[in-house]
Amino acid sequence: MLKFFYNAAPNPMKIALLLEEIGLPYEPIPVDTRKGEQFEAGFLAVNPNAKVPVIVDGATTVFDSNAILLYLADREKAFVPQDLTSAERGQMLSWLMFIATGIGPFSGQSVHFRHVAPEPKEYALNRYDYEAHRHWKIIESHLSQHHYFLGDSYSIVDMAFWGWARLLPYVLGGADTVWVQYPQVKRLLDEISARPAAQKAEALKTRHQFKTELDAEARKFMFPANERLKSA
Ligand SMILES: N[C@@H](CCC(=O)N[C@@H](CS)C(=O)NCC(=O)O)C(=O)O
Repeated sequence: MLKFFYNAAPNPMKIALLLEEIGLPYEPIPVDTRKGEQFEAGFLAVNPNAKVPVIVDGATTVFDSNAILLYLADREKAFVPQDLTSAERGQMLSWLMFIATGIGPFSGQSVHFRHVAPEPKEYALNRYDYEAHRHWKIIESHLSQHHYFLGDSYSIVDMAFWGWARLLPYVLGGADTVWVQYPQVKRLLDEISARPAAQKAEALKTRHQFKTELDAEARKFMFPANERLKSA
């Protein structure tokens, strides 16, 4: 059976959603990143980058969430345009990589500097908040003209979007104002969240217990760069 290494963070949740949409049997394997399980030898053997998600499908291992989405959608011929040179496939690749290389990293850094980094952080927070908004505004504008990312068909791009959109108030701050600024993001988020597959994906994390405290041990595993500051 397909193995799915995960935790409840945005990138693994994209994969949980696709697996549930496809109805593919899978074995969820929790990786508690606050306990450092991403650095255990067995896990590094499937992802040298020490991050979730990863899938192991027989002899094939795939890490990085958007690569996994594309692999599974191509394998199942579902939720992805099939014609490799079609305009839809071009749009799918563009938006999928935009989410992988723009939305994910800038949203992640916005979270870090807004909620975790020590002061002084004004410069860094301003930079990442600005870039996160800039990327989300591009999506807001696109969704004002298209029901889904690819127009009329729900695809893996919408699933990649959903992983991060669920956390937008936390990413950008200001829960009261974010949904006023991003009504199209909210529209698509709500539609996807109401799907049975999304509800099953959200319920997955209740099957395993993950450490919730961001204590000194968790910080050491999550933010290893800080160790260099201690010895500087
Ligand atoms: N580019 C990777 C990023 C994966 C990633 O950052 N995963 C986070 C959870 S969303 C993680 O494993 N963090 C643990 C750590 O950084 O130690 C992807 O899209 O899968």
